[in-house]
Amino acid sequence: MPSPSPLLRSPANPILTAKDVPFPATLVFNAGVCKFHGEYVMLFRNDYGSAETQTLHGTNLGLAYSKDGIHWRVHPRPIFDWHDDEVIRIYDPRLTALEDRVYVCFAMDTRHGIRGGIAVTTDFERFEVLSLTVPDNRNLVLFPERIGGKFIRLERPFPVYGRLGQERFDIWLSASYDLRYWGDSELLLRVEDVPFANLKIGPAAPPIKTRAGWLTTFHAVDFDATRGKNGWEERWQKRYTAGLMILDLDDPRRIVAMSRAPLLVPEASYEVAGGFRNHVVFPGGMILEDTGEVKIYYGAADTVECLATADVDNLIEWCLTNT
Ligand code: BMA
Repeated sequence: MPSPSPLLRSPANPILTAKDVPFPATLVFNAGVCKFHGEYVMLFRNDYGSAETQTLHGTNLGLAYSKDGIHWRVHPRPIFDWHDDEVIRIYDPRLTALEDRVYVCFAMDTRHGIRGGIAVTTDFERFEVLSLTVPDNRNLVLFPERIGGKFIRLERPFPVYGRLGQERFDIWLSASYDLRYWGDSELLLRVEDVPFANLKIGPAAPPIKTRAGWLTTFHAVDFDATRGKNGWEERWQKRYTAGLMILDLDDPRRIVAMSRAPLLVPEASYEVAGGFRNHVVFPGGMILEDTGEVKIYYGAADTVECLATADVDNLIEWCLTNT
């Protein structure tokens, strides 16, 4: 039997909701978070519309700052908005502070497929887009350091045709010398290796560096055809949990350990009820504090943003012993 997850939900949960946002907002979730110049910075996804009539009109990204990682001041306007004839929306931002810049990995729905992008900013006003994948790919996360001179990212292509029309998707790793041109792509974690996924997996928050290796979360999806209405939609038969793995510090293509039990399973009221899609937890930010505390930020029920914490040594120990 695996030991219980060492992760504890914050008593302040949910830490950010639509009510905290000073512009039209309905679902506030799947945020990226990093520490930059002594403050916590969050970019969150906002799907706006009407919760009363359960309709959505679009998606934008909001910005928030915090001194303690729990209480947030939301910038008055959405930022990094991108839609045109081709681009429908960008969403699910992931932040990596690296060499005094912040890199934003994002998903982008276009009229010709779903792409993953990487942009860079230093002020959260101007964003320079460095690269966009071909479709279909998303869930890009960038490591917070170069490894062997190269930038490294995890990503989740979704080869429907090559996987016989099923959502059997895996986690891949690619490298780059300049963040524009990516290659050396390799399969990292296969969905069939994750006991708590029967559908697909993908990266979650960008990794943190620890003595045991790169500690990183991933999302895992299980499907059950008997599930019915579980949110706004007529049927929502998926459940999203979060897993944990450790990658080798010098060669992150090597998995040191992967917990065979999920790190986080939807259980709290704000994860299982009253949301757009209940039973979804989706980590997007992970911060290692000097005290050894790890903060994991996650979207809950595709509706609100939450926080859970654990001691880094307990996370490592738990991952190594349940592997
Ligand atoms: C995925 C993405 C996420 C979302 C999840 C659950 O495919 O769209 O943004 O949180 O589904 O709906």
